[in-house]
This record gives sequence, structure tokens and C-alpha cells, in this order.
Amino acid sequence: MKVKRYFAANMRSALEQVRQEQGPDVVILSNRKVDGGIELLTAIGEPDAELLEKFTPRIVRERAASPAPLQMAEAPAGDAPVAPAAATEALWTRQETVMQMQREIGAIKSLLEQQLSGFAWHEFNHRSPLQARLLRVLTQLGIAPQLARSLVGAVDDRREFTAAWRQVFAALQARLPCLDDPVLNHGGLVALCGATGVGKTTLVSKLAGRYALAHGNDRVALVSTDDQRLGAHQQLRTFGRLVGITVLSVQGIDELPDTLAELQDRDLILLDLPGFAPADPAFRRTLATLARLPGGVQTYLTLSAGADFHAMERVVAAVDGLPLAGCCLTKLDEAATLGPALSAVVASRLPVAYVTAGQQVPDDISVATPEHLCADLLKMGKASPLPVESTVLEQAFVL
Ligand SMILES: Nc1nc2c(ncn2[C@@H]2O[C@H](COP(=O)(O)OP(=O)(O)OP(=O)(O)O)[C@@H](O)[C@H]2O)c(=O)[nH]1
Ligand SMILES: [Mg+2]
Repeated sequence: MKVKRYFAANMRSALEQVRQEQGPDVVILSNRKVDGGIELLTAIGEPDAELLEKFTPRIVRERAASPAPLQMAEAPAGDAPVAPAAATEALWTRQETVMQMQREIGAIKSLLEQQLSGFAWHEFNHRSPLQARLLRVLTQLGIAPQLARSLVGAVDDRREFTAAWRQVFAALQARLPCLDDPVLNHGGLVALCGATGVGKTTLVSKLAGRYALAHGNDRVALVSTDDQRLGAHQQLRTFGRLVGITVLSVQGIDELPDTLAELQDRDLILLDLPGFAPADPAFRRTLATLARLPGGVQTYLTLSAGADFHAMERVVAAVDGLPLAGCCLTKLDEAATLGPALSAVVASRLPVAYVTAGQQVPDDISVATPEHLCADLLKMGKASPLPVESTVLEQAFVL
């Protein structure tokens, strides 16, 4: 009995391939969707006793021993030879074995992919040395592979390195639009959302403090909607008492309209939201409810620059399609590199409003500009360049 793997763009052509090569007696062990198409595992030939024993599912043996009848793959009685039909059913139902084979095939596949990406990277180095060098520098700065490749892809390989680097740098700046101090300049109803602990409450406090300094304490109010974290309301109330800013709290987002009605005379109302895990459906629900508030709310996504790119990518995916006004980057002082955060910002397509680099309220906040973001990226990259392993570059190249 011979096991073989087939790959095709869709099920129809996969089956056609199998039929042409192996005829009608072939057994399909498994089918699954893989990148770019369908993968089939087939078996053909005389039933192999050892293989059959291996493939015969435990469930069949257990059911044969119990009174429960089994329609699909009844174990053969006595010493009767295994009928091809029974073998076929057994092969179909032997999930554990098939899964083991799939795992092994997967391991071989990723080994092959690794080797191929190694070849591809060496080929690329040889063919486009300038682009390869630029890709290496961007990777050292922590720029995510997809963004690095798209920035480098636009460079003419005949350029001299410094000119090419300037082009890449300018292209990165152009992909980081920023907002000109929207909260201080326009006031309104503003909310900060994001994952837990990224610095939302600290940032709303900084924004409230700055607004109070510029326009007066009585022009601004804070509303704590965080009924998740113990002491969250209290934390904001204590801050409000210290600096003389009104702080109200609600027990749920549904109470907001009544509370906001009490604050109609304020030019700026800041909402402190609870932190959410990106996969939590309450995250999107809360933002959708906020978007329906009368008068509209400007919601900013808060990203901690200290988080890794994949964590930020998940948050960005979770807010996809929601009407956000922009984003803010926090904890720049804690981050070793700004590359992952800037890559997440580009992926989010959200303009950046503010950045924070310290815990001091209200001082440690500044208005974001593309020039400052890119200058910080370089400064941090020079201070602690990321080690660039060749496998990282090879993988970046194939992504
Ligand atoms: N180093 C540094 N720490 C910060 C910064 N911003 C906030 N923090 C600290 O990060 C911690 C969490 O800040 P919070 O503002 O409570 O974070 P949060 O997003 O409101 O947290 P949850 O409400 O629990 O989701 C606090 O210790 C802050 O002082 C920053 O820019 N730099
Ligand atoms: Mg908070």
C-alpha cells in the first residue's frame, strides 16, 4: 500500500490529478486547505496487514467490542479477510494516524521552505545587493518584514546607498501621517481604547491636565467607564481632586448618555475605557456603542511601543473597520526599538496623535510628527540595533 500527497489549486483539479495518476481504486486519506490550494493524501495498492492494523481506528475496535452497532467500519468477524470496503472506511476514520502524517508532512514542508528561502535570500543578495542591504538596515531597526519589503521594493537598484536610504526613509515618513494636537485644538468627546495596561488612564490624565492648563479646569471633565479593573474609578477621582478637574464615573457604557448630559457645558470630555484583550468581542461591541453616541466621539487606539509587533498586529486587526480617529503611542521610554510600533501604525492606517515617554502627568506627552517618529526610530536603532540573524532575513524575504 503506497501513500502519496497531492497538491492543487482546488478540490476539482486535485481529484482530477489523483484520478489520472492512480485510477478509481485510490483511497483518499485526508484533504485539507493549505496556502494556495488543497492538499490530498491518498493510498493505493493491496491492503497491507501491518498498515491496516496501524490505520484501524481505536474507535472501531472499541465499538466492535461493545453492543453499539457501527455502520461505517464494522470490524471483520473471525478470521475473514479484510474487505477492501472495510479497509477504506477504516482509513477514512483513522483521524489520529492521519493527523500524525499531516504533522510529519508539515514538518518536511517547513524544512523545505526554510531551505528554499535561504536559497532565495542568497539569490536576492546577489541580484539586488542594494535592496538587500536596505532590508538588513530596516530589519535592524525593527521594521516588520512586510513593510520593509514594500519600502525597499520601490528603490532603483542602480542608486548609490545614501540616496537610496534617504528615499526609503522619506517613504516611511510619508506612511506615518500625524494629527496636529487634535484634543487641545478641537476639544469634543474623546475616548482612548486599547489593550490592558498600555497607559490609557495615564494618557487621558495627561490630556486633561494639558487642556486644563491651556483653557481652565472648568472647561474639561473626565469620565471613568472602567468598571473592570479594581480601583480604576478611584484612581481617576483622586487625580481629579488633586488637579481640580471634575471626574464622573459610570458602571457601564449604557449609562454614558445621562452622564454626558450633565457635562454639556464642557469643551472637552475625556472617556477612560477599560482595557481589552484583542480577541474579546466586548472590545468591538464597546467601540461600536461609542460610535453611536449622539454628537460623535473621537476614539484613539492606544498602542504601547514596548509591545512586540505581533501583539500590536492583533490589536490593529481587532479594530479593523471601526471608525477610529487615530492612534497614540505610549511608553517610548521603555521600548528598545520603535520599529515594531511604527510598523503596526502603518498597518493600522491610523494617523498618530500623541506619543508618551514617561509616567509624569501631564508633562510626559508630545504631539506626534512624522519627522520626530522617524528621528526616534533612528536614535533608538543606533543605541541598540537589533541583532539580525540570517534566518530572520531569509524569512523576511519569503514573507
Ligand atoms: N514608562 C512609562 N510608563 C507609562 C507610560 N504611560 C503609562 N505608564 C505606566 O504604565 C502603567 C499602566 O498605566 P495605565 O494608564 O494604568 O494603563 P491602562 O491602559 O489604563 O491600564 P488598564 O486600565 O488596566 O487597561 C502605569 O504604571 C503607568 O504609570 C509611559 O509613557 N512610560
Ligand atoms: Mg486604565
